Formats: sequence, structure tokens, C-alpha cells
Amino acid sequence: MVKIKKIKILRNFDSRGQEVVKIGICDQNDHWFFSCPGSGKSKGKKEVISKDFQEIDFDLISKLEGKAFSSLNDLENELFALDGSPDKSKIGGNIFLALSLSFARAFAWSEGLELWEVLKHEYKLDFPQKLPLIFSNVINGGAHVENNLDIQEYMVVLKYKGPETVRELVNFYRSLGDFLREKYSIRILPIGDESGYALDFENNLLPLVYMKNVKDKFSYDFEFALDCAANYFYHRDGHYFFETQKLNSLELTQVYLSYKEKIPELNFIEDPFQEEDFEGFRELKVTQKFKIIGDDLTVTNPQITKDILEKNLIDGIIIKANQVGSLRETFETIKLAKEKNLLVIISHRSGETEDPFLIHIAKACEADALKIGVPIKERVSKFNELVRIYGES
Ligand code: 2PG
Ligand code: MG
Repeated sequence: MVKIKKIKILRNFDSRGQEVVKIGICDQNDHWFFSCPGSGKSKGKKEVISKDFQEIDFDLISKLEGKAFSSLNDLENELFALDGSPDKSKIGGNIFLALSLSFARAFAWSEGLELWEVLKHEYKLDFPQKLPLIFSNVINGGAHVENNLDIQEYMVVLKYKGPETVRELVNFYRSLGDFLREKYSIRILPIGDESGYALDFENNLLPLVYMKNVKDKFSYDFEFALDCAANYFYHRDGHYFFETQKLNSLELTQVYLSYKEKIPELNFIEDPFQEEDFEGFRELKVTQKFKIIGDDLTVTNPQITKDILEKNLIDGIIIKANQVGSLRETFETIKLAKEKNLLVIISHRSGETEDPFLIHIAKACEADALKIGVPIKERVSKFNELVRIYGES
């Protein structure tokens, strides 16, 4: 049982300098527990409403003060009742999540447990232990930077085996930087919202070619992934605007297949089409050339995910708790995906804070993968928590 004596609502900042909200909960022993989820820029249309500090209904949230809850479910029941909207617009999805996380942290402290252990127990998760794949975004484009790349993220994928894996990633990132500096004769490389390199390229394929050059030169055992975040280059007239050309989904499929021919290690492709282009997803899926990942398509929402799973459009799913706002719903989505043997990828947001809660979500459900950017600058807290939670093996 945790009694919420007091709640603190603080203005904080994410790695983009954007304001985000941090929530503190004070328990019956006067211990404070804080949580601060990051913020997205390329969002799915059906994500829950996120509230800025000045939009918060402080009176509504203060109704929790003085109340005791025996479990996380108990607390979320109260939050759902207080909110009562379909998109968490009364409390705000970000506040809903931060309250749940802070409560879970308080609960974990009172039981002498880790956050992930509380989540695992609360949501009855009993999956075999596994070391996750790491998806690390080394070149940034799309909505995350002002360069000319239509595709948002160029990632390397490797199995986490301990701190050595993080060292390997840092080395690759640096070697890729050296390569690009030499290639483009520039001393200082621009970087994007997720600290991947963010210069202009002659086309959308070239970043993959350069990544492959560096991978082959130093014999890295990596796979590659793209997050196309295709909502960004889709226009309402029903076409994709890709490298100044108007493409339909069939033509865009051909582009992706041509990438695969040139770069065989490109095995994963996230949001290759806009979130309502089910036909596009279907066309690419039947080729069986990629593991297709849903993000804006599924927005961690159990109802939407169920629908998409019935349509058989994806092989994997991105999980971002603040797309849906509730921990219970997050784990419902994870369970649905696991039942269908989908690759479950727990992901950061492009605007991040120091809060590493997503590592605990991953450990609780023994996720297949983590998408956490490059292991430097603002992303480092996730990697350091990964090492602590998953051990040094
Ligand atoms: C994505 C994410 C994270 P954002 O599209 O997968 O990389 O971006 O947080 O801006 O939605
Ligand atoms: Mg995405």
C-alpha cells in the first residue's frame, strides 16, 4: 500500500529544450519519487493528448492527494475514473503516465523491489529471460532535423551482450563520423534530434551505403533498420513525396525493395507507409523481404493494435508508453503482440529526458529489442541503466 501524501508538478526540459512535465509523488514516509517521460515530434495521429504545464488541471490531480492505493492497477483505475475521456485529454497522457510511473517507483521502494519487478508482478508477465537487440539511430532525417533526407532514422541493430556492446556502438558511431567528415570534407558534422549525423545526402539510399562501407571495413556484425516515419512525406493528395518525386505506395514499395537488393543487411523497416495506408503495408509484407514494424500505425494502443494484428500487416511493434499514457494499456499491447510472436521493441522518444524507465518496461516483459538511439549525450542514461539492469554478462 502506498499513500500519496503530496504531488509535485514540475516544469522540466527534454533534449530538444522543449518543456515537459515531471511528476513527483511523496509517500507516507516522506520519500519522493519522480518520473519525467520525454516527448515525440513525429507522432501518430491517434496518440493520446499530451499536456503542457500551463494546460494542467491542478485541482483534478490534487484529488489523488491523501488517497492510498494497494496496487498500480488500483491507482490507474482511479486515474481512468478521474479522466473519463477516450484520449486522456482531461489529465493528459503524459501526466497520466508520469503519475503511474512515480507511483510504481514508490511501490517498488516500499517492497524493496526494482521498478521492473513491480511491473512484471502487476501485469503477470512471465516470459523467459532474453538479451535484447539494440536499435541505434546513427543518421537522422525526416521531422527530426532540417536536412534533405525523407527517411527519419537509419539504424544499426545488434544483440546486447553487456558493456562491450555499448563500446562497439560508440566505436561504430565514431568511425562513421570519421568517414562522413572525410567524404564531405567537413570538420564538424551536424547532428539531429537523436544525436545521429544529420547532413544533406544526395539521396535517401546513400546513408545506408556509407553505413555498410564502415560496417564492412571494420567487420561489424550488424544488421540495419530504417524508420521511414512515412506520415512525414505523405501528402494529403494521396501521394508520397520522396526525393522530389510523387510516388504511390506500389512505387514506394519498389524503392524499398531496391534498397534491400543493394544493402542485404537491411532487415527491418518501421512505418514504411503512412498510418492509414494498409494496402501499402500489405504489399510490402507479402514480399517477405523485411520485418515490418508498426509505430505510428499502432501507437501502443491495445484496441488499434488488435485491429492491425487481425489485418496481419506487421512483424514487429514499437512500444512507447507515452503514446497511450497508461502502463496497463502499454502492457496489454505488449501481451497482444507477444501472443502473435511479433518483435516487441521498447522505444525512446526523439525528445528525451534522463528518466530511464523504458529499460524497466523492457526487462519486465523480456522485450525482444530496445530502440534507444546512439550511446552518447542525452541518450546515455538509457544505456547505463541497461547495463545496470541487464548485467555485465
Ligand atoms: C519514432 C520516434 C523515436 P518521435 O518515430 O520512432 O525515434 O520519434 O519520438 O518523434 O515520435
Ligand atoms: Mg517511429
